[in-house]
Formats: sequence, C-alpha cells, structure tokens
Amino acid sequence: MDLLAEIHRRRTFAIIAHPDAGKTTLNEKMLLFGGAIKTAGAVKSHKIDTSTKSDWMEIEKQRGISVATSVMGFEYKGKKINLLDTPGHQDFAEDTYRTLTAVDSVILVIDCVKGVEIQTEKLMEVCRMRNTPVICFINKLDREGRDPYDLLDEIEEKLNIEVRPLSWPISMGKSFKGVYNLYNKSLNLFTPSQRKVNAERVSIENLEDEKLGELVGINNANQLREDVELIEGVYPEFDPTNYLQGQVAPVFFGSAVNNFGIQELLDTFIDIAPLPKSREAEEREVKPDEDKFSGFVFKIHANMDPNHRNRIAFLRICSGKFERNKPYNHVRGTKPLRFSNITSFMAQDKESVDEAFPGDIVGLYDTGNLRIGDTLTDGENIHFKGIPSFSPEIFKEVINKDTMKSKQLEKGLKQLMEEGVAQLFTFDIGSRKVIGTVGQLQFEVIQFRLKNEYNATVEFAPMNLYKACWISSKDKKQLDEFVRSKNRHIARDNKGNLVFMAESKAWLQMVQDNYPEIEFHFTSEF
Ligand SMILES: Nc1nc2c(ncn2[C@@H]2O[C@H](COP(=O)(O)OP(=O)(O)OP(=O)(O)O)[C@@H](O)[C@H]2O)c(=O)[nH]1
Ligand SMILES: [Mg+2]
Repeated sequence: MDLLAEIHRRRTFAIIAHPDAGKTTLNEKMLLFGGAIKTAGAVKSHKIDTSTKSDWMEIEKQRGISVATSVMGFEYKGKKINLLDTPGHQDFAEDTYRTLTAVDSVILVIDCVKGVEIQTEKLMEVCRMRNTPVICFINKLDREGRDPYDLLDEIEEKLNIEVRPLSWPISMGKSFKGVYNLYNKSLNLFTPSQRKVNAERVSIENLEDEKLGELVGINNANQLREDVELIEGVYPEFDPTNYLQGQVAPVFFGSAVNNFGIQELLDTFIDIAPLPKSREAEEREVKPDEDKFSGFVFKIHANMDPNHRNRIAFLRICSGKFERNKPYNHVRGTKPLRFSNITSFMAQDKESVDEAFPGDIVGLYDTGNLRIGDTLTDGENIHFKGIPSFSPEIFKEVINKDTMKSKQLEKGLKQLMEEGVAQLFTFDIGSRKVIGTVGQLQFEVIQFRLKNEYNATVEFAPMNLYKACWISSKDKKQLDEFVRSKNRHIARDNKGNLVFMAESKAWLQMVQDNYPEIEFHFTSEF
C-alpha cells in the first residue's frame, strides 16, 4: 500500500530539444515555480557566466551549454517530480539517449523562431520508438517567431505525432500579450519579467466578454476569438489517454526566460503525465509495484562535487523499494553490493535518504564496481533493455604534455571512460592511446576535465582512422593468427577487449573479405 502511494506520487521526465531552445532555462523556472529555489539566475543571452542550478560543471558555466544530463527533484502540489535536463548538442547525444531510458515522459522544447530543428527530430525518433508521452513547449514567444499554425503543422509533419494546443498565444514578439489557457479557460497576461513568478491571471469564462478587449486590445481579442474557434473546430477534444499512448502531444506556448507559460505547463503536466511505468528486461516485463526491488544504472559521473571527488552512479528505480545498507544482487558482478549512502538530488542540494521508490533517480557513491547499464535487484537476475551504445566516429591520439603527471592522466582517462564520456583504445604496439568520440566537443570536455579534475595536461593529435571494430571469432586459433598478422592495428578498449583499428573503409572491407572467420562489431556491446 505504502509502495503504491509512493508510485502514484511520482512523475519522472526529461526536457529535450535542439541546442539553445531553452531547456536549462525551463528546468530552472520549473524549480522556481515548484518552490525548490528562491531566485532564478537568469541564463545570460550571450551564454557566458550562466548560473542556472542544473549546469553545475565549470565548462558548462563558461560556455553556457549543457554537456551532461542533470537530475533534479522537487515537490509540487503533493507530487514528487524528478526532472532531467539533457544536453542538446549532438556531440553529447549519447548522454541524452541514455537519459531517455530512465524517464517516463518528456517535455520537448521548440524555439518559436527556429521551429523544429534537426536534433529535435532525432530525439523524437527515439521517443516515438518507445511511445514515450510527449508535451511540447513552444518557447521564446517574446521574440518575433513563426506563425503558430505553421509551427504546429511542422511538428506534426517532422515529428510524426499529432498535436493538440492546450494554450494559445495572443500576438508575439514586442506585442506579445499573453497566453490563453484552453485547458482551463483562463487568460494569462504577459509582463516581461525574469524574476517575477506571479503573472496576472484573469479568468475568462466566455471569450465574448468585453473585458477581453480591454485587457489585450480589440484587434487581439478578435483574433483570439477567431483562433480559439478554429482550434476547437479543427482539433478533437484533448484526450489524456491518447497522450499517454504517445499518439498526441499537447502543446503549450510561453517564454521560459520570462517565467511565462510555465505555470500552465507545470499544472497540466501534474494532471496528465504518466506514473512510473513498467520496464522491459530481456527476461520479462518488470512492473513498478512488484515488492522486489530492481533498478539500473544509466549514467556515471566522477567528481561531481569538486570538494569531494566522488564518483556517482545514477540509478533509476524500476520496482519495489530501494533501501540503504541492504545487500543487493549486482547482476553483472560477483558479489552483492550495499550502499550506506543514497543521495537524492533535490534542487541544487544533495541529501541523503534511507529509501527510494519507483520513478526515483538516486546517486550511489561508487568505487568502481558499477558500469552504465548495470542492474541491481533483490535477487533475480534480470537485464534491462535499451541502453544504447555508440560507435565512435572521430579518433585522436592522446599526447601527454606533462610527463610528471602520468599517473593522474591514467586515472583520469580511466574514470572518464568509465563514465562513458568517450572510448579509449590502447595500441598493443607502443602503447599509444587513442580516444574515440562521436563529436568534436567531447575532446574539449575531456581535455578540460583532465586538467581541472586530475591536474593532467593533454593535447590531442588527429589520427587517420575510419573505424574501431571489436573483433571476435569462434575459432580461437584464427583470432590469434589475425591478431599476430595485424599487430600494428590491434588495440584494446578499456575493458581489455580486442579492437581492430581500420584506417579506411576500403581496407576494412578487404580485411573482412580475407578473414571470413573473424567477426567485426561496431559497438562494444555485442
Ligand atoms: N528571448 C528569449 N530567450 C530565451 C528564452 N528562454 C531561454 N532563452 C535564452 O536562450 C538561450 C539558451 O538557453 P538554455 O536554457 O541554455 O538552452 P538549452 O536548451 O539548455 O541549451 P543546451 O543545453 O546547450 O542544449 C539563453 O541565452 C537563454 O537566455 C525566452 O523565453 N526568450
Ligand atoms: Mg541546457
């Protein structure tokens, strides 16, 4: 009973979008409305010196972009909300994709000037595959953006989902007057403010009311009446079941930086967003209300707190109750694990808790036992599905610029690779170290973090490599023979697995043809 009540209280979701759409800003404003923080440090327009609560890493502050997912919990109207802010940049997409495995729904942010952008399309594809419920928030209405009807059409077309507006903007840009809430039929007037939470709210039962004209001007009032009539005529009544099945996305309009449209979004979200859902494991489906605990690690972050230098594993609880100091089955490992400290991320503060419930995301201090994708359970051996792994695209050799700090470099590289920041390959001959990433920016993050967190100075030298292929064979002799004859191109990943470093596509093809006994894999999970 206890467990059921806790499950019913929880809502776990991610904010996703193309870079710069305003995710971190929205995240922060939700915390502000949720009462979790007192004042908002507005994200500066030139993206320098940002001090939003969720972008805590130094590099994020300097550049104003999110490079990793952050987790934040807060209480709102009796609900426990777990909110994950994801990075938009494609170079960090791996982190975002993993985060999508740990949430039950998403809020998708769209910039009203730019419309649906490429990264948004990619993220939505992943959501559509799993029928994740989606709410759209069309942001930056304080700017001269595109026509709202056009935006809605574009969402339907490019994102392959039906939409249903639940709020509607009254003009935009300089003449932006506010949003009419179609869900509860009230009017929210706009006063640009980055710090003020209480927007003026007027209840308008009947749009024919003359008060409307007095408030927003006769022309705007007439336009709104026309728009609302059109919307109610064109779009079917909003049905939360269709939203929960991932068929219809309710749409809200607003301006995150100006605290505008957030309240509608948050209040409706609380009303309609899904409870913690069942999760697919290879063995069976796991329901949240099972008595026995289960959960999986979707993210690891070293040195989150510069004062403590701890490594934290982020665990999504899928079923049952997770308790402090209780031994749990570490499905991939050999011995049970117990955790004397369970961290819950409430706004900026971390606090220790004794127990956590399905939907929750907690941090576990880890000394190197846990890996991304690991499952913890109350006994059963299950493996949760869907944690993606990527094939590196860009390769660079690590050049140590301070040989006195080789130990620190070793340690830093090891820990960052365990976080899944990138992949490290060490050549058998000459022990040259090569890092493979999916994007250029990851090198900057690695360089910065090695310096900041491990005091190791590195540079990266470009390498002409086409692909890293994990190799295996049923025939051990053939494999040994292959490794011997290609020894200049053989490396190990950080778990010691054999990798063949192919310089070009044509050459790889030739080698594959010449060695039919050898299997070539393009991700480490095979
Ligand atoms: N004009 C206007 N600017 C906004 C609004 N909301 C956010 N911004 C600005 O848009 C920029 C990007 O905001 P962020 O919240 O950092 O964007 P993000 O989506 O988290 O970006 P990444 O994490 O790097 O993908 C910042 O300069 C914000 O101040 C808005 O409603 N109106
Ligand atoms: Mg961000």
